[in-house]
Amino acid sequence: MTAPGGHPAAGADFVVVANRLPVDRSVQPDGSVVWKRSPGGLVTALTPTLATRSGAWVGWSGSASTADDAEEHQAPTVDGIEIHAVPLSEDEIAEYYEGFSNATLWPLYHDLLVKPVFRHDWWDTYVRVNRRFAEAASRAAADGAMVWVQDYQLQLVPAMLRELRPDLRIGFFLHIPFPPRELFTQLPWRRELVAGLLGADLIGFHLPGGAENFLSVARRVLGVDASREPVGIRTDFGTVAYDGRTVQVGSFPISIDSADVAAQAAATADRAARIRAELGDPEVMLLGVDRLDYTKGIDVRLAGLERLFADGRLDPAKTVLVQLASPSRERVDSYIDIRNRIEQTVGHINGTHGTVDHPPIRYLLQPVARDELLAYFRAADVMLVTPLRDGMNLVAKEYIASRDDLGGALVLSEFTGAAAELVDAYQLNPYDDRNVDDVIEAAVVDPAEVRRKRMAALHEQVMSNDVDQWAHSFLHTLAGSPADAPA
Ligand code: GDG
Repeated sequence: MTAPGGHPAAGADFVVVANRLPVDRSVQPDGSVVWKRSPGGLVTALTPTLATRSGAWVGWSGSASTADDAEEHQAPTVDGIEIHAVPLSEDEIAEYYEGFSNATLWPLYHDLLVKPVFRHDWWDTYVRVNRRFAEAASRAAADGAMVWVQDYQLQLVPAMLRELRPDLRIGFFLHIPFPPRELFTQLPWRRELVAGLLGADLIGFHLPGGAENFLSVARRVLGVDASREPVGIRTDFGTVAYDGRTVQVGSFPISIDSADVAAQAAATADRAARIRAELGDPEVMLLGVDRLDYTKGIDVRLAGLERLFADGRLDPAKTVLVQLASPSRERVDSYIDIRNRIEQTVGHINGTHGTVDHPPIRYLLQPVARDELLAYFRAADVMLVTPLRDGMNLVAKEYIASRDDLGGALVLSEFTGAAAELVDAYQLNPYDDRNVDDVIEAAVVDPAEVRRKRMAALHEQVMSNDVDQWAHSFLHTLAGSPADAPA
């Protein structure tokens, strides 16, 4: 219950606010509602903290709400985490999620790979939905609690929440790139978004470059005093003096539950061998695993492979590329376009370079079970991760963690956040077709010792930097960030 002053009588000490809940809601044949954990990196990383500190999670269930079921969405507890579902109507999903989040912000923050759509009605819905998330967080949080807001869908929540609950310690983490000032300032609502983020005590990005872009934007857009002076325990930090407070800005590269991925993948060896047999025991098995998104560069790797076949540098009779694509944002126009382009190219390559019993590209447009995915990682000779822009890219880290046999090779775009840490990968510039071809070919034909040495260094890197450290490092910094004080 919320007291008149806005403070709950009880509540959680640690609250995560994210677009999606870590649970799926399903209605049983008898009409009862059941919530089941949906495994994901973020929830795995935060589960210990959520459990030890009386944790709550505020988010959307993933399906449209009607006025009737709003009541059922109230606070069940799943595995010790209090769940606060934020209802969204069909129209809100279209305007806040598919519209402003994924047709405005997503392309703007990913280098304008497609043209962002700027619509004032979508913005109004984004503001309204962000306020609903902030109000839900305010109801969930205990006095003085720590609240961690996640990602681009919720950039206004920090300031809205601070206004409701100045007693809270608020962190924000952006999972996608933060664009250069010249791009960000196209946004008609640039001031509001920057002010929204500056409601936090700590704003985190994957890379120092994101933090620098944000500091530059804050300086320009709000005219605030943003410095890159090192403060606190890290040297790659900046601070912004805003509204009588000091906001810390820094970089925290996310990772995966490395030990868990390694252990689970090691158990899939039999399935991995069967996968290769089912593919006709190709000499070379290449693999791509992505949400079907225009940022991921699925088209880049297909074009590279087609050139390598056409030039006789790879033999299509002895090569298979398995491309696993999970459907994503299927009602957004640019996602329909990229899907059509990819499917046309796959058909073209198989039609031109395949035989009836051996099409070189095997393409699935369906989500694959986790175990099966790890077996594919274990089976592949070369993993192709070729985004045009990507905040981090966890698939690259999962592939490496799953190769404790030190087999395989990783081809990795320089335009992923992961490239900063995974320096021993076969890195390429996805905008340079000759480089794409040369690097893919090298990853295939390099001597086994060279590939193995690179994989050993990568494996070491990923095993010793996991998602637990990421969460600890962010939350430790947030807990120690300067208290509200005149700047
Ligand atoms: C955003 C940023 C950043 C994919 N297909 C299947 C499946 N997956 C899993 C992967 C991986 C996750 O989904 C995808 O994570 P990524 O990091 O690769 O990409 P985004 O979804 O774009 O994530 C990104 C991330 O946030 C975290 O901050 O790294 O840059 O864009 O875990 O394994 N899992 C299963 N079946 C599939 O078919 N089970």
